[in-house]
Amino acid sequence: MFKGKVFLFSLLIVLATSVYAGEVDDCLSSAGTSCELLDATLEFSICPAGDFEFISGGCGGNADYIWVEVLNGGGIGIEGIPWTDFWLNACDPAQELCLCASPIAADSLTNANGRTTISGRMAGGGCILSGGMYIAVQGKPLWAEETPGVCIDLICLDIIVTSPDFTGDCLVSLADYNPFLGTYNLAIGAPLFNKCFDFTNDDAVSLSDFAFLAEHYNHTCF
Ligand SMILES: [Ca+2]
Ligand SMILES: [Ca+2]
Repeated sequence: MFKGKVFLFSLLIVLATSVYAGEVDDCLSSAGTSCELLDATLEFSICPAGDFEFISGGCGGNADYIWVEVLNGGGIGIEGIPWTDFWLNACDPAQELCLCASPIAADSLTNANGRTTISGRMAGGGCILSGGMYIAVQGKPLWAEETPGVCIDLICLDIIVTSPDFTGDCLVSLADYNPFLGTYNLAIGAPLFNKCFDFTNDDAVSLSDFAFLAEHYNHTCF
């Protein structure tokens, strides 16, 4: 009888511990980009087919990344969170992206400290030039802790995203090509210049940007 009680008590501790260890705390967890160290903005282009550029070249280097540190309510890192449990979208709901089923994948499972990086491609459409992007882990957007125990602001990462799917319906079509023509051959400073179509990040919309759009024409994730 005594042994049975000890076993039951141990089992309860194991169950309680495993649930606690796996629960993402959206306030204690945090995220950022490697570009912040250079005081630069992370810029990359996405396509619904997930075949546009890698995040890794996003601020001039070739090893740029988004980092995430996932902690539980006790401030302990959660290890082993799957590659596909991360989500990235606009902080401003009016700029929400069209995202495909698995928009981004982390480079590895979270390590013993709950950390991982994201430097691959992203599948989706739309355009975000300002306002930043937040990251969600297992469906939970991460919040900044302004004062101890008080989380009131989304962590908005300084990220710019463009896509040949300008309209953000997860299809690259004529509806995206027509507004592209309106800004073609224009550079930054011109009244009708639209940075959303500058896929090459050189502050001009030119033939090289058209080539990107043409290459991804008709791409979708449906
Ligand atoms: Ca579109
Ligand atoms: Ca360009």
